[in-house]
Amino acid sequence: MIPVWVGLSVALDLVYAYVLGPHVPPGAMSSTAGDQQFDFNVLFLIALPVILAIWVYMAYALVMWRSTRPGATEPEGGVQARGHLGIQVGWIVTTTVIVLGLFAFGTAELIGPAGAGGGEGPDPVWTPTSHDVLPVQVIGQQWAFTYRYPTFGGFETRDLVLPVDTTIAFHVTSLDVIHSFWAYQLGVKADANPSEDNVAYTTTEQLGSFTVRCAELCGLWHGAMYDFGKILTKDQFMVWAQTTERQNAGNTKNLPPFSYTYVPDANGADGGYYPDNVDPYSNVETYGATHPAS
Ligand SMILES: [Cu+2]
Repeated sequence: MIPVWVGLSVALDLVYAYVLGPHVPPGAMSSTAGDQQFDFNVLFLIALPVILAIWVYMAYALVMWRSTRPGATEPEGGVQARGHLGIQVGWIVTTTVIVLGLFAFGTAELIGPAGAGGGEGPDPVWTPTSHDVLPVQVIGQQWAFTYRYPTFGGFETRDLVLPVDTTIAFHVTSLDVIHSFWAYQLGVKADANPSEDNVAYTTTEQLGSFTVRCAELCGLWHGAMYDFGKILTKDQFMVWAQTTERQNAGNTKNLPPFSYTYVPDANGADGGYYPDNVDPYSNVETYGATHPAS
């Protein structure tokens, strides 16, 4: 059994690592997506020999202990099957090493760059070393995401557009209930909590489009709360950002100034929102912008 198991494990692990592994979701569109793919592959490469041990043993049992086999003897049970010190110690040591090893591996991955796409709260454990970080604010509300670009005058848009080969700092927040910003192919998934600036980092590595879904049950149209983002070249991105900044200038004037969190307008269900240093119950619009409805 052991040579069969070792041979199959080595062969199938190699096939997995070189043939299937590079295609495992969420792909390699960003640094965090690639890190997640790596983590999944490590787990699978460890799990495969465990699965094969069970299957090889089952096949052995089916062949050797079937009752129609000529000269078959009943497998020995009872006292003879118990108390094998080597197997017991080996089992405990192996499973302990796997579990504690995965605990250390998982912890290291979580607090390093690989975990940064998971949303690290307002005070991230891991921060990028690059000085060239593009901040993009993600605002969840029932039932859509909008995006603000503070380095381009704070315009707000429904289009999530990113430049390639750039570290992005997503500042994820909500205006109402808890949503979750899940940019699937970017390996980014961060809760959108009201009054909370949840920061997630990733570095874009491939051009193309990706899906954004809300991953937190947030009400009636939760299932319809999705859109598509794009990764463009840096030049294309600059053209898009500057054009949008110019085209949206009229709307941007009516928005509250950029803030990491906002409070919704409690004075009426008109979709307005305020920076969080403003009393939402005040009738005085102290933030200086004039709401389009007024
Ligand atoms: Cu939602």
